[in-house]
Amino acid sequence: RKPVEQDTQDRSDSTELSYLNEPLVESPYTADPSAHVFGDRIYIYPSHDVESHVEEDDTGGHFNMEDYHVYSMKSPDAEVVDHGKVLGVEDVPWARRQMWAPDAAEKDGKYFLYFPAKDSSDIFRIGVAVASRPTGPFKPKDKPIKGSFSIDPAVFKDDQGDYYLYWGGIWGGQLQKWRTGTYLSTSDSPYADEPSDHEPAIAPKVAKLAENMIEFSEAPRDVIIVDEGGEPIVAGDHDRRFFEAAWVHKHDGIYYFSYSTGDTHKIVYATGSNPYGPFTYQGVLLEPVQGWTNHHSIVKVDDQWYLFYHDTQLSGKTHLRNIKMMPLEHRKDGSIVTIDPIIK
Ligand code: FUB
Repeated sequence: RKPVEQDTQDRSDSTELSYLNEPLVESPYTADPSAHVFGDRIYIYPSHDVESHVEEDDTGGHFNMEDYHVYSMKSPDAEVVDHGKVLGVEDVPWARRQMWAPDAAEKDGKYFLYFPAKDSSDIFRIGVAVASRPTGPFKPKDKPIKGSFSIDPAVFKDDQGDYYLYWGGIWGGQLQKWRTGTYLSTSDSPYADEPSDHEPAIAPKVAKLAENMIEFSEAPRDVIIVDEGGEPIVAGDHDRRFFEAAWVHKHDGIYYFSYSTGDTHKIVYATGSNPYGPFTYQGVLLEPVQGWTNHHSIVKVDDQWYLFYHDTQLSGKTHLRNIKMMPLEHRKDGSIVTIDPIIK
C-alpha cells in the first residue's frame, strides 16, 4: 500500500488484516522499522533505503542512506501516513554517510531520535536528535553521544521510567573493532578482530540513558547471551550468536532481548529477569526473509503485540527494502510463536 498524504482519513473501521505480509510503504524504500505507540498513534522510525550505486561490499557500503522519514498510523490496519524527511545527513555536523537503523523515545513531551552514522574517519557513532513532536523535524546534537560506537540503537523504557539504550552490530557494524575498548584500525576486513569460534561471541552493548536522554549515565556494559546451561553463546555459533538489530520488550514480567543472527538471517530471542541480562537463548522469532538482512521491532498496541520487520519484496535487491508488520504471540509459558514470513 502507498503512504497517504498527511490528514487523509484513516481506515480504522476495516476488519480485514490487509497488512499481513504486504509492504506498509511502497515508496520510498524503507527498512529496519522501529515502532512505538506515542499517545494514540503508532509511529514507525525506519531506515530510508536508496539506490546510490555504491558497489555491494562486505562492510555494507551499498546501504548508503542519507536521511530519515517518520511514518504513523492510527491502528494496525489503517493507512500509513508519511510525515516526510525529518533529519538528513547534511544536518548533522559530525556525520558523513550511512544513516543506518534508528530508534526513537518519548520523555516529558520531547522526542529523541537515536541514529548511527559514519563520522569523517569512517567510524560508526550514535547520534541523537530532539523534537517537540513525534514527527519531527529533529534537531541533531553537534556531537555523537559521548562514548558511543557501532550501530543499531534501540531504546527500552522500563516500568520505573528508566531508559536503556542497546546497540551494536558486527562486521560492517564495526562492533568487533571495539573489543579492546578502543577502535582497532589494523585491518579493513570486517572479519578481522572477531574472537575465534570457541570463544564467547562479541556482546551487544547496553547503557542506561541520563535524565537528559542525550548522554549515557554509565559506562556501556556487555549484554551477555547464554545457552540453556548458562554458558555464553560462542562466536562460532552463527545460528545463535548476536550479529545486529537489538530490541528489548517486556511481557508478563519477562525481559525479551531479540536480535538478528546476520549471516544465518534469523531473528532470535533470549529472556532475562532485568534490562541488563544475562539473557538465556530461547529460539527463533522470525525465520529468514527475502534479502540478506533481517531487522525488526516489537510493540504492543492495545492488547496485541506486533512484529515490524522488512524484506525485499518490492525490489528484489538486498539494499532496497520495504517494511511490513505481523501480529506476534507469546504462549502461556513465555515462549514466542515463530513467524515464518510467507515469501511471495
Ligand atoms: O539498514 C542498514 C543495516 O542493515 C542495519 O543497521 C542493520 O541492522 C541491517 O538491517
